[in-house]
Amino acid sequence: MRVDVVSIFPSYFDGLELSLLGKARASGILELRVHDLRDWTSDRHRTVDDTPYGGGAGMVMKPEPWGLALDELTSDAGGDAPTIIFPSPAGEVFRQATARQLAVREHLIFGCGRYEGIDERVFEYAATLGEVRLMSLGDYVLNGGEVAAMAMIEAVGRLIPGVVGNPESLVEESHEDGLLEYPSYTKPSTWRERAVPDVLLSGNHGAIASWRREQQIERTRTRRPDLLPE
Ligand code: 6GU
Repeated sequence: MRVDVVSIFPSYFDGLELSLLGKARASGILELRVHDLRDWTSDRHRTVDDTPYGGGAGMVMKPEPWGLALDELTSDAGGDAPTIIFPSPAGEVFRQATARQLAVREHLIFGCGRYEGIDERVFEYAATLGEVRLMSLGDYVLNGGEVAAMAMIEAVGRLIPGVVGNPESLVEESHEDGLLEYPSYTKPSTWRERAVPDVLLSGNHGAIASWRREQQIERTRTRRPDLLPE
């Protein structure tokens, strides 16, 4: 998979090297390229924003640098059209199911906006170059798309076959089956007067599996009832 990121703060993404994505990149499964939007400006001040038509607070990202960036990053016509993701608190919510959809794409482009947003015509133009998706991490506001893009890239990258060592560890985690994960314990069997649940020491694999399932359902009911069917 190829992932291009366009941002005015490309150094934000240095941290992705440290996550498990470093392995994916080293092995060639994931090619991550981070670009500075200002490389597609041509004025002396490398301007990427301007005042909003109609007035209002804040600045809007100009369309021209975005157009040139998208042209260049989508120009190698081979393969499927890219999926162009604009992190935005006004987008659809990014879920594990979204990560699974994106993990099978050949080419993702993340366009990270700052200021009050990106000129709306950029999204229309991007739709002529690929599949456009505005994606939100959740119902709160960040200063820009960078942190959200990092979260999305990590969620997608770890689902690419071969990135996480043990495929079972993917199946058993929170959200993969629509439920939260069951609680985990390790040695010692008693710690600060707290004992590990007996069933986990019983060696009875059927009983352990049922207990874990019950725990998943109970946790989901108390912590995330919105995930359960009506
Ligand atoms: Cl994707 N962007 C910004 N700026 N804020 C957010 C977000 C994205 N998701 C949640 N809050």
